[in-house]
Amino acid sequence: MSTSTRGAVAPADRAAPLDAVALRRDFPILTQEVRGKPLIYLDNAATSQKPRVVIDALREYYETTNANIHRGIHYLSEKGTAAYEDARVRVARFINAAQPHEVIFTRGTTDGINMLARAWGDENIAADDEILLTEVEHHSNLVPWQALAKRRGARLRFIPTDDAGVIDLDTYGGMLGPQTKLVAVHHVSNVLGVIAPVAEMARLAHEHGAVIAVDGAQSAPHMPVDVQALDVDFLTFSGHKMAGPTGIGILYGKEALLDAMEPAHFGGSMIRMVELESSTWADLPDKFEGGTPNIAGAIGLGVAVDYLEHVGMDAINAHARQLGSYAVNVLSDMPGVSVHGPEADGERGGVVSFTVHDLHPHDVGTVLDGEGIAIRAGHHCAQPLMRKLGVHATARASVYLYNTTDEIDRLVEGVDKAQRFFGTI
Ligand code: 7TS
Repeated sequence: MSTSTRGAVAPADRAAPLDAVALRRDFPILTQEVRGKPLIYLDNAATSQKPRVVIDALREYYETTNANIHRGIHYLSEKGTAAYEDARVRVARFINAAQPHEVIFTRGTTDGINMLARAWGDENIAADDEILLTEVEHHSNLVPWQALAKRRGARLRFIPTDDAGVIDLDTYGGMLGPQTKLVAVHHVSNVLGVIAPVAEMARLAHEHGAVIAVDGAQSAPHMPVDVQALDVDFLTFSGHKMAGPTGIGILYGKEALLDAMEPAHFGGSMIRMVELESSTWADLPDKFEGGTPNIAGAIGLGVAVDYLEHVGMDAINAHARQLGSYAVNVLSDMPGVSVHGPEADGERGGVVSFTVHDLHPHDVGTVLDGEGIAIRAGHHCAQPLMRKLGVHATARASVYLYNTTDEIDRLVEGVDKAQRFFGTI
């Protein structure tokens, strides 16, 4: 894939379609039956399934390489260190970071945002400064900023969106001012599937001297994300949502910002020199990776991004958009079903939240589970958004590269079955 085509969102029609039926065979878990029915996994926004190459890489690492890294003067340690650093290079290429050391391994999106709130926030946010967010944020991109604002006496302000989660850019532009120090925003909503205009938001933030931190938990897995083209200052995402292992994620930051930051975790591996009363810090990226990292997880994530690039991020993006739009259309056509978020073919990805009138989303989820269909029901760690939408919870189907339109049709049949079972239609 050439880096020049890796804009924020590739036009869906440019990519060759992917063959989801063939790709499914790469995912061993998908061959099983659940409750006597073939598994239909539509809970990918929570976590994705893992291809065999990733599972094999984890096993191979423990069978052939396991040792602590960056310290041992022995063969296995050097081999492990090389594989870990190679994974960093692969992730840097995947998001088009200018330098591999701008890629910090974390435990996941939540960990990355918390690191940022401590390491960048405590140094750069002062009393009466403003942090701009939206009501659409996952709790992981809200609660750490609430805690920071409380520590520093700063203010949180919320950029208005409509009920589909579409950001009003004019209002956003008007909210930016000398007091704005940070814009912390989702790239793709985990509830509404809506894609935020982060390139434009970054441009406007920078015009006012503010920093922009993007929560890429739902974008990095599904669309080409080019941190240089978007010109975002920070980007966080999770390996487990993008065919990689759990317990590994990424905090990307521009070199100058990371260099100026204090570490977030103190201990082994992140120091240059330790005296009894004080210490100095290692260079990037080690400064932010205190303690023994998730070595196997990082290597597994490196294999996962290779796998995704091999399939093609443009194709994955087009597939998610096509299936997401298909799901919006067929669910909206059902009596008593309301779909939240942008319309089909709008600025949306493959996350589709819906409510079924007179049915609790958990009841819908339970009936679907009986059909072997995995969705998520609940508030999706977005309680303020639920309040804005006027619901307690939604049902949510979210797709990945191995899902098919046939599976969406089965979802519709399952929802219909739930409505009949509870006598609401
Ligand atoms: N931000 C967004 C937009 C998310 O969707 C999630 C996880 C996170 C942050 C946190 O990621 P983590 O890997 O650190 O947990 N979202 C979901 C979800 O929608 N259902 O389960 C987890």
